[in-house]
Amino acid sequence: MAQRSSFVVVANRLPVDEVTTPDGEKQWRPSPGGLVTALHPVLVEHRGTWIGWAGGTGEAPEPFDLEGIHIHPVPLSDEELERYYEGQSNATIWPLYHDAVETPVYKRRWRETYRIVNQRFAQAAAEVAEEGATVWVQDYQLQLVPSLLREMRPDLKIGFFLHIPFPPIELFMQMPFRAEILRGLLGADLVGFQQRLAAQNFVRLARHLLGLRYTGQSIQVDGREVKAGAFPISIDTKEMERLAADPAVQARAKQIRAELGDPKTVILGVDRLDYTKGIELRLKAFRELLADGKLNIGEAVMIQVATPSRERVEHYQTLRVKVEREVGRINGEFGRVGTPAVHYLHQSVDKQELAAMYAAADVMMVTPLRDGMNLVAKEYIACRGDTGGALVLSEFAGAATELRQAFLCNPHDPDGVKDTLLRAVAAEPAELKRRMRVMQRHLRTHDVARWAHSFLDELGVDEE
Ligand code: GDG
Repeated sequence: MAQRSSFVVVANRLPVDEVTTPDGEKQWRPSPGGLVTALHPVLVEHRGTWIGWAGGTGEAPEPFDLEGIHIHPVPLSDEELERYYEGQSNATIWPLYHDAVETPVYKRRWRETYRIVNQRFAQAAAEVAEEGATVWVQDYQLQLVPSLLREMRPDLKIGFFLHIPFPPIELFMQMPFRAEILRGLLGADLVGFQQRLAAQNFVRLARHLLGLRYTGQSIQVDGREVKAGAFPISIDTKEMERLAADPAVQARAKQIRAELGDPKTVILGVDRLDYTKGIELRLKAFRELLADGKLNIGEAVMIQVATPSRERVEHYQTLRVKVEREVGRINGEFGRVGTPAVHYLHQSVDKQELAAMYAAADVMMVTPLRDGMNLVAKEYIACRGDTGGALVLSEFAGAATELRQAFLCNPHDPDGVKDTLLRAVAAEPAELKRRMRVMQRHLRTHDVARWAHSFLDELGVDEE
């Protein structure tokens, strides 16, 4: 029988990676991430369990303990990975919830598998949760879990948090099994979103699609109250500041600038290679500014880190071709021997290197067409110390609601993006420092721990 817990997190992915040690032994290692950092203390305090997929296909590893957390793997077959994860989650729901910036693909067999896999996650949670326990379900891959779990275990307190945007009614209505998804979410006691607007979309949808009544952000469902609310996620600000201040990271930042030929302006982009992130439009803006002579090669250089992501999904394969063609075009037209205009890394870099890049960059370009929050924007700010630096930020990133001192732009307007980038490049150091200080102060109080506490507090979970 599974070990039982009073606090259970259910997420598509477990916060662990399997690594092979030098002597060939396989071991689990925590995979660092904001979510696990925020939830770690709560999980440890409640001898909590994290339910999720371990990464491979076929039989799941046996449950195990790691750094005070009970890890409970859920299996996925190759076919389930393709249909539930790559299909329904990442080719249907992901694009639909991001304003359909790519056309969502709807397939019956994908949603059937999505149901089956959601049922499996719900079953696992029902088995490990103690009487009256709190279960916190994460993100768009598991939207049916709250109601499936409530059917099996009405005694539980269930929270759900959506990390990505929640679309307006007109868009959501495209989805073939829309009512089932909505009912799935309504199985929770509290449904959290990144933005107030998303929470509003949700309560209005409940009325529109199911005729449910709501007062404020509270929906009446079968004699229960389901609360919706905005809980903007954040980063471990202190840890990020500490990392960036590390002398080795600072030295590496200097070295990066030197390797780039000590240009006047280093422009940086860091994203998963995803079509929502606006990587192409950012490259294009840079190319046009070079062509117009408003930026000059040697003086301005761009680094784009595009971490490989969802590589078997067609939209992502097409995007990679487009981005790499644009990089090739810019370097072909404007680069010189030994001085490329864009340094493009289609690889994951380690967190020290990432912090050094943030510390080295004069301008950070975060230009998503739509983004739930965008943690890269927040990480950049935390890494700047008192050195200023400019954040160019899309109005369509959740982070734009909080980071009002960024250089905000509309990513759908190429001239606007170019003008904003130029303003950021030309801004006075004193102004940049002033803007940065305001945003840094905000992030020190609004960190990821505060995010987790405010959600759990609203859900009515007692914490130390
Ligand atoms: C989803 C929502 C929401 C990226 N490349 C490397 C690397 N990263 C890290 C960044 C950052 C994270 O990945 C990306 O987070 P984002 O928030 O920017 O974007 P998504 O992955 O789309 O996340 C988003 C988030 O969930 C949380 O709710 O903000 O809106 O879409 O932490 O630093 N880290 C390292 N090497 C890389 O190459 N070490």
